[in-house]
Amino acid sequence: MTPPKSSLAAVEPSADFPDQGTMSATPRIQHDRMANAIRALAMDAVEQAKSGHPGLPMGAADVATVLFTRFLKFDPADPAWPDRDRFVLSAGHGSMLIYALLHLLGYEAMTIDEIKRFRQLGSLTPGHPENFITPGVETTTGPLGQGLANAVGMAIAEAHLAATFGNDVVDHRTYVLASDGDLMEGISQEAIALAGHLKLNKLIVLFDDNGISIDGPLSLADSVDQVKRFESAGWQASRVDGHDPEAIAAALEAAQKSDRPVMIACRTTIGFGAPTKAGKSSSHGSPLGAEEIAGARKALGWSEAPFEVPADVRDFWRTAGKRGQAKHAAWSQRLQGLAADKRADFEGRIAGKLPAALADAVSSLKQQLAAAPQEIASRIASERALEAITAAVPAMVGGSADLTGSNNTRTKAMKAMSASDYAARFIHYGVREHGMAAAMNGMTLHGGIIPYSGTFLAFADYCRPAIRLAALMEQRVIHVMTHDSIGLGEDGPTHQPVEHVASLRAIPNLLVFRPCDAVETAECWQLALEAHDRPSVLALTRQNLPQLRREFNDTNLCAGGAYEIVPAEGRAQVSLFASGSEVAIAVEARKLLSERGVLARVVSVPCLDLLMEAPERTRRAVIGSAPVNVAVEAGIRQGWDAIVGSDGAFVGMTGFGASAPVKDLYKHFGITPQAVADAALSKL
Ligand SMILES: Cc1ncc(C[n+]2csc(CCOP(=O)(O)OP(=O)(O)O)c2C)c(N)n1
Repeated sequence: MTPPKSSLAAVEPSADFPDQGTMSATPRIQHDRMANAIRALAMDAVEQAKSGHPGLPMGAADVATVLFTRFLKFDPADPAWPDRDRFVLSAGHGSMLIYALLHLLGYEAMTIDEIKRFRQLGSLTPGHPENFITPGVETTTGPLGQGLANAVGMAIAEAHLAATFGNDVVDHRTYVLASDGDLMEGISQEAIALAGHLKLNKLIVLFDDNGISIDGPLSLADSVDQVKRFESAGWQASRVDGHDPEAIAAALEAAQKSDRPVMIACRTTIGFGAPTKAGKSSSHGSPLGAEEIAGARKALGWSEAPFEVPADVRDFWRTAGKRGQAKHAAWSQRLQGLAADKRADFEGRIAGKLPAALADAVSSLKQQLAAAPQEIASRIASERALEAITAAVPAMVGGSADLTGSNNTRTKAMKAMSASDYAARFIHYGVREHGMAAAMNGMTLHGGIIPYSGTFLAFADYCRPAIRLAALMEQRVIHVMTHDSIGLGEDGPTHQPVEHVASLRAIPNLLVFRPCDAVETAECWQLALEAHDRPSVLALTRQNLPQLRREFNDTNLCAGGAYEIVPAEGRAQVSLFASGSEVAIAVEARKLLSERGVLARVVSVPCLDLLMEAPERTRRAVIGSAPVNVAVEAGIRQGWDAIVGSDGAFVGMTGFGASAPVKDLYKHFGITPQAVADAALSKL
């Protein structure tokens, strides 16, 4: 590793920085000093925090400098400008790279004090980038592979919105910096295959090809030829020297003209400049130490004190930060030039607003259901709700991971998205649940789209890391997960969720809905859409359910998470709580108890999370004060104690299901009206 020759002499900002897209070389000395500013800030911040990852920012500094000073379209004065290029640091451990860039480019919030407070409580510089903390950070990364898959969703969103609103207002690229770790994760295969299939040519991945991960050289665990791998997925792929600014620029220039997504493998040296640790895993994830930093400063020709950036270098960066201003102003003009209704539509979409037509659609659907009750599976009820709701909410883009006919997520009007039709609103994600869930996060982060998906509930585990991040990032994504219990029958225990509902309820800020009939399904869809800052899962049945809500009520009864669906005929001796398909069982059990002279009420619990969040008084009122509480759900007990108490009874599953017709299974596992009534009687 030979560090680039550098000069301490101040270099005047020369030809300034050209508008993005036009090629103009930055003098090498100037480039080096700019890249070294990133390296120095990364070393210093990690050293001060006594933790963090200096290796990636030091290695990728040249790539990032070329990208941000010559290609990326952005405006630090407005980090949320809808037509900015997106930059995703998929290797989130290298967070100091983006923090240094934001600081140097002039993002107001990213002061040098924030850099000094790297990894401290309440700072804008958390250990891994968090989009909800730091203006200019597009997504939350750290779990490797997620950022790359988010970027695929962002590129889908761009293509869809450009096809819908026109290139005058939507015309930007999505750039990703991905590491070896990102590309080793399985999710990366799902993401690149989908992007290649959809020919997302405005997606450009810069692979930080340093051949090092935590355990040591990559050769310990991996021998994939990434260029061939991407090419086989339909990408344009090439290799460059990641420390040669002109080679990087030439590759990025070529990428602008590609008709396919582009991967540029940039050969870099991790910890570039560090005298003994460069090129080694020892520079990956811990402070370099005072001696090593002194050696790196010498090698890089950087004599500034910690956290100091010389005026000329700061000027170069600030000038680069202003490159996007003119483009931004021109874009604003074009937006003003749109027809008033189209502009209002675009702005409403970007702001995530729901059209007033949604409430009307739900209301008229509920009226229809009251007039003609339906005994249908909740997945079918969901399809009917979607017919009305997706017509009212054009931002909704649906999909399924190859289970479209089972999940019922595609409405009659929806066309399949393809490389020749990005305006279409249904995505065949293929058998790629994890990639689907992460791409959906990218779509909602991009803005303008409310994504919803489809798969079997048992495969929620395949999506879980992305769902968890959606919850952390406070993003509205909606997962339709059907076949939600042993009620799916013959496919057996591999496909029968048992612990899934409880384990999803364990994720903070995620709403898990399990509606009991067609009316609740419509109401839960409305609540999921109205939950602007959180993801939802709709757990839906394969099997038919009676319609328990027969009278029209315009109020969304599911909004509180639970409500009394059948009252007791007097002072209740028993409260029966149930969700989804088991509410009908509880209603039958109530009749059996009544025959025995025991008065019971039934509480439907379509969303336990909302009930738990309700003010204590409301919650107490719904839970009631009957001497005996029984909960019934065709899943595990976990979570229900909060409602029925540890003394309450629970009727549900204690182990895996079995392969058999649904009726036999409910009987076999003792989830029947009689079992519920007996559980209540045994406690009286
Ligand atoms: C899903 C996931 N697994 C494990 C980790 C822990 N981890 C952080 S970085 C890393 C690998 C480092 O190698 P690379 O991605 O090449 O980054 P570099 O060493 O080049 O900085 C690992 C295993 C993680 N962040 N996410």
